[in-house]
Amino acid sequence: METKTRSGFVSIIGRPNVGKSTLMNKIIGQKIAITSSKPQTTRTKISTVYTKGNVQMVFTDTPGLHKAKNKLGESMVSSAKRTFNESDVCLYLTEADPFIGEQDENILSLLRTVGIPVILVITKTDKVEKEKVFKAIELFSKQMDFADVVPLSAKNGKNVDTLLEVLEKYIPEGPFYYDPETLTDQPERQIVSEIIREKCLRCLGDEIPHGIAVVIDSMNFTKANVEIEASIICERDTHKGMIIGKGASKIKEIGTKARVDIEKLLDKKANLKLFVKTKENWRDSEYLLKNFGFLEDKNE
Ligand SMILES: Nc1nc2c(ncn2[C@@H]2O[C@H](COP(=O)(O)OP(=O)(O)OP(=O)(O)O)[C@@H](O)[C@H]2O)c(=O)[nH]1
Ligand SMILES: [Mg+2]
Repeated sequence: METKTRSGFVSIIGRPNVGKSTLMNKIIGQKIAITSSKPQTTRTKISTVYTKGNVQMVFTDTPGLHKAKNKLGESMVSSAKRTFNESDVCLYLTEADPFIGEQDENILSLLRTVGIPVILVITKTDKVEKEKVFKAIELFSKQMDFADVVPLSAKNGKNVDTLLEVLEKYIPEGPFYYDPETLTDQPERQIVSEIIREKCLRCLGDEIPHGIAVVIDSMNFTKANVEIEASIICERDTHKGMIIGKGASKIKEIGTKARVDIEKLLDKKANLKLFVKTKENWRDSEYLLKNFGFLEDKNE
């Protein structure tokens, strides 16, 4: 007898830094979305495909919802909000907070209107006492009717399987959207530029990374190698100096760390050449945002 396939879209929503990208990577078992301890790491929506047996779920990781301070921020927030239109179910991620802050108040008022099942996911349970998790569930459950509640840790993997089992209930019958082998719809170039940006986020002080964009100037494959030239764009010449570092030590560190991940991703030896350029106020320039690929999906 033929088994019917089921497939659907799952959006991952929450304020910055709650662990959205980490959870998505954990589910598919590969690092597609970059992560860091700094808020506003993810800038565009990123889809990955999880296929098991006759069920396929397309996860969409979104930029953390926050009060936008520039055009880049606005495009990040609207990209996250648009994701609902194409989802069958939504995962709302929050940490086991003892109170509900302004950012979550805003997200909750948006979620009350979306008209699709919303699952409350309490993240980072490895960091807190169980009692705190229960209290957070009680607090957040008073805010709206969640279809389900799952506390989990993407770090140690606890309860991630439970989340996948719970999610299956909300995935409608239908043909697969992607070949079962597919992991993501992100082009390799995009993932490579994000890997470089992640290393900038992780190697540089707090202030600089938010003003950084990474552009791949060229990427050429030979049989055994991949040759990549990329530019790190920053907003000030003083930042440029810090990114390069004393005796070019910082940029070397960023390049070495990025190369390791790029080689893992592409399964090839990589030669990576990095350049640093200054473009003042690019985060508020419609032209440059478009150029760097941030406004692409505005009319989707
Ligand atoms: N202890 C612990 N830390 C976690 C867990 N999940 C994520 N983190 C950490 O939390 C930080 C933020 O994780 P991200 O996945 O980048 O968060 P995000 O929600 O995608 O953030 P934005 O893209 O900025 O909205 C990183 O330092 C992660 O390592 C977890 O389950 N446990
Ligand atoms: Mg993220």
